[in-house]
Amino acid sequence: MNTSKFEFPDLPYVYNALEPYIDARTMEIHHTKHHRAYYDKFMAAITETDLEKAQCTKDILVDAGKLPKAVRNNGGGYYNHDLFWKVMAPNGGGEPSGELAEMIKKTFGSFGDFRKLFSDAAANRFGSGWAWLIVSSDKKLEVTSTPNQDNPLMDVAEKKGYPILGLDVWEHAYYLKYQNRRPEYIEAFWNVVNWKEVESRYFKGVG
Ligand code: MN3
Repeated sequence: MNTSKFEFPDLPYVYNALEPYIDARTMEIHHTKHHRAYYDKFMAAITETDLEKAQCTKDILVDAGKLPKAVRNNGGGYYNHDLFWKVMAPNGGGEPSGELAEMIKKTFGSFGDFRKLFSDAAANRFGSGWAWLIVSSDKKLEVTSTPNQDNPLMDVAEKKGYPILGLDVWEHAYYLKYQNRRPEYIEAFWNVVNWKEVESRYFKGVG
């Protein structure tokens, strides 16, 4: 089997790089245990099926609603965490610039209004899931959230589009440091957002 297109990614920084906002222990367990398990189970679920021939994970996830639960859940978990590591960075935070900054202003009123909408989507997601900023098929920005390891690429998503920013609000993403205080974790997240990466995904989404 050719697995080169489905690789388990290294973190783009060391485990303690996002401290004090996200602690090293959480990052290590999240990457080596949780993300790794989604990847291994995803590979097991597609091995020796036609899905192996897909060009990329995204091409599989768009049909998630028609696929076995193991593919939807673990393929989603594999894709979502890969995105999550990349949209964070040490020395992140601040605000986006250029075209994305303009589009956020035009769509949501101001960066602050966007930030509040996204934070609320993350805080109000009941149980486990994700908050997202997406580029919709008509090239508009939207904030949405999905349960479990679903994402906006999936046919089953309420709002569909290309995810350019994602926040994991499963308890495993914050419990060691923040326990049940999800809103504090969401506030901290804004200090590590890698806007350069989000901007580059925005251009991919509209391109
Ligand atoms: Mn997670």
